[in-house]
Parts: sequence; structure tokens; C-alpha cells
Amino acid sequence: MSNKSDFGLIGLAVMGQNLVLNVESRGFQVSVYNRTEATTEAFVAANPGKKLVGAKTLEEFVQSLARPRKIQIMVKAGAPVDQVIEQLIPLLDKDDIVIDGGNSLYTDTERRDAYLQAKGLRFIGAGVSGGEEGARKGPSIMPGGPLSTWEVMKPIFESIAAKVDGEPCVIHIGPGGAGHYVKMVHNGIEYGDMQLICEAYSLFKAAGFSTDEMAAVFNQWNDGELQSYLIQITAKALEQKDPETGQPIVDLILDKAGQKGTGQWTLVNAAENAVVISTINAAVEARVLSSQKKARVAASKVLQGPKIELSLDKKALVAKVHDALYASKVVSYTQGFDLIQTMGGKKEWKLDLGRIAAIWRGGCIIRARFLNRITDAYRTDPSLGNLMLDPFFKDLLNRTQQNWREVVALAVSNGIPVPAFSASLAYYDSYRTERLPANLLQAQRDFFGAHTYERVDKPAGEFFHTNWPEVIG
Ligand code: NBP
Repeated sequence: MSNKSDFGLIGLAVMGQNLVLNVESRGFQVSVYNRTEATTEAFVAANPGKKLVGAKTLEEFVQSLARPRKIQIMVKAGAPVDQVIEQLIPLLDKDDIVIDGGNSLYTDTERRDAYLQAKGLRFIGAGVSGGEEGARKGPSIMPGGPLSTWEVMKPIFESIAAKVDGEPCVIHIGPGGAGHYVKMVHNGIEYGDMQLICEAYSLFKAAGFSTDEMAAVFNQWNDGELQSYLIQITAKALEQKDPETGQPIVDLILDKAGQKGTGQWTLVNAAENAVVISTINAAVEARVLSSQKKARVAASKVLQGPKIELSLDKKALVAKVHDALYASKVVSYTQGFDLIQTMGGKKEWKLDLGRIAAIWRGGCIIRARFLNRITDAYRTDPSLGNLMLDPFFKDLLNRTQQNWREVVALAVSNGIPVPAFSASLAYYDSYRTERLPANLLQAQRDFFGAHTYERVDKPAGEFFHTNWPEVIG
């Protein structure tokens, strides 16, 4: 072991421990510190022979690191991150680097970046995706902060990140809060992907598929265009039997989903930027409604729906649902990238959307074959506006739209909720509609509020008002 460690990590919960083992496995010596000392001791003891230095105090931890120090914080997002930073500041020297690798809100990252910079320290806000397994074997990393700080961290980040076609799944995303911002939208997209898969499952269940039949469908899809980590783990989850009862474990899991901050943060940010992310919105709201289990059980006794009659044969249903899922996924990513592009432009982050899609191909929860197509789309046309207009995606949507709407119609007529499928389709249909009913909306606005309107038969930018009749007598 060397005198000083190459890297330090604070916060030895699931993510921290696995990241440390990952960094150490690439040949770096790592110092570790956890608020609860027993966790540090147990972790170091459980990993004998590894280049790990367990520190009892933060002072000891800081002193064990080579300069400029590289310290990654992996504690619960929010106030704990500020607390750790405050404790670190008096112990650090100029140009030491502090990395927050948790799921921090990007505005917190911007605040911390300015704060530490003023103190002569360097800060990186890095989104890390991949859960426990990704952290251990290679996550997708989205670091934001000054380019010069990224250059210092690059060797460590590139060696621990997942690799796809030899390319590490990490790039310098942009300055300040750009990394955590992109990670936030990544999580929103993750919500969308998961909900879309659940809606496919819901249709199969209504059509009488057994869990093993469904697992076979998802396994088959994982060999095709829908190949992705989430499809893969869905098949595995459906195959899993409960050791106690022998029943499929999914049938025994309560249908109440929780949510952490990132999905909601994405919705709030999209609303602030006037960007439509209806698929992600539907996914977040689906979780909210799922959590109201008691109310749903009560409502199921009084509110009526149709009798479920899915007349399609299973093979035809699988083919149609495949297309509905694929097309909805394209819409979801279109919206997510629209949000990233809009915010990136506003903040002048100079984001490279193609490279962002490329680093999501490995390591992270939304890793998928189809991200190659998004990378290609932005590499071919960096100024591409709406992703649906890229030649590949345009053809795909034109090819799948009929099956997609048949699936949504089938679900609606049978009373099976498919909020993300239908929100995606509504976005597609709205976006491709030349004349929307907003003309009437403008008339209403002008009627009650004299908001004025433009006319189709007059030059753009000229505003008109009608003297509407009085309706209050
Ligand atoms: P948690 O988010 O559960 O945080 C637990 C860690 O935070 C423990 O080490 C705990 O120390 C430490 N901690 C807390 Br809580 N308050 C502290 C304080 N005031 N000062 C110092 N340490 C404090 O851990 P995690 O699930 O490993 O996640 C870490 C970060 O990574 C989070 O931001 C999370 O959102 C993000 N993330 C998680 C995943 C995932 O799959 N879990 C994936 C991607 C990103 P203690 O042992 O003394 O209580």
C-alpha cells in the first residue's frame, strides 16, 4: 500500500461501498469514511487484501489522501451533502476536488459549485446511474463542473465507468449543475420506460397470459429492437418464484409504488420551461395513483367499467403491444431530449445530445440498444429539433402508429388504464396535426380577457380583437 490514497469516498451505504470496490479494482488505492464508524470497520474487514484505508475520523481521512485530493461524497441527497461539505472545508487545501455523486437537485449543485469555488476548492456534481450492480461493475456517470476539473478526474472516471464498444460511459456533460440536471432527466426517462413496460404487462395480464408466458415475451423482445436492461430484468422478475409459496413473486407484491424526488423534479422543471413531457408525467402520476391503494379498492366497488373482452389472439396482441411500447418509448425520449436541449440552451451548457445518448448505452438503468439510434440521429444532424423527425424514428413511428392506436383503443374500450401509452400517442397526434383546435381557444381567451389573436389570412405578428357579445345580463 502507498503512503497516500488516490481517491477518497465518504458514505458507505449501497452505492458508496460498490463504487469503492469498483475504483479499487482498477488499481487505485481508496480511503473511506462513514459517519457511523462501525460501517467503515465492517466494510474494510469484509474486504481483506484490498487497497483500502478505513478512516475513523474525517481528519484522518483527509490526511490519508494524495493532493490534490479527490473526494467523492455518496451520502443521502439534500442536507447531509451540505453537512459533509461544511465539515470538509476547514480540512481541505486549495484545488482539492470534492465530487457529489448522489442524486442531488441540480440547483443545489449550482449553489455548492459557486460556494466551493469561492473558497478555492473545486467541485463536481456527478450523476451516477446503474444502482448497486452498476456502481460495482461500471456505472454511467454524468459529471458537471469546470472542464479543467473534469480533466483531472477523467482517468478515474473513465476507468470505473461502463464501456460500450470500447467507449467509456462518461463524458464531461457541461459546467455547474449540468451533470446532475442530465441525471435528473435520465431518471424521469427511467420512470417513463418502467411505466410503459408495466402497461404492456397489464394488457397481457388482462388477456390471460401466465407470468411464464409474459416472461417468454419479454425475453423474446430482449433479443430484438427493444433490447434493454429494463426489458431484461422484467423477464427475470416475471420468472421469479416465491420460495415460500411457489407462486410468481410479482403476483404477491403489493401494487403500491413509491417515488423519490427526481421524477417530480423533472416534471416541475419541464413545466417551468414549457416543455411537454407527457409520458414521464403520466408515469409519475401512475405511481401516485398506485400509492392510493385503499381509495382504489373502495372505488373499485362503486365505479363501473366495461367487461374485459380482448378478442385478439395472443400472438397478434404481442406484436401490437410491441409496437405500442416501442413508439411510446420514442416519444418519451423525444420529450426527455427536448427538455435537455431546451434547458441546455437556456443555460448555455453547450450539451452534446448524441454523446449523452451514447453514455446511456451502458451501465445505467435505461441502457438500451435503441440509444445507438439516438446517438446516430444527433451525430448526423446536431441541430435536429424534434427527435421524431429523424429519418429512422419517422419511419419507425409511421410503421408502428396503426398498431399503437389499436392497442390504446383496445385498452380504453376495455377499461384498462394505459396512461403512458395514451399520453405518448396524444403527443404524437398533436405534434403531427397541422391545425389544432387552439383557434377556438384563442377566441375564448379574447372573449373573456381581450387577449387578442392572430389570423390565418393576415401577416403573422398582427394582433386582432373582436367585439364579442355581452353574455351577463
Ligand atoms: P443513502 O441515500 O441511503 O444514504 C446513506 C448514507 O448517507 C450512509 O452512509 C449515511 O451514513 C450517510 N449519511 C446520512 Br443518511 N446523513 C449523513 C450526514 N448528515 N453526514 C454524513 N453522512 C450521512 O445511500 P445510497 O442508497 O447508497 O445512495 C447514495 C446516493 O446515491 C444518494 O444520493 C442516492 O440518491 C444516490 N443513488 C442511489 C442509487 C441506488 O440505487 N441506491 C442509484 C443512483 C444514485 P450512516 O451510515 O452514518 O447513516
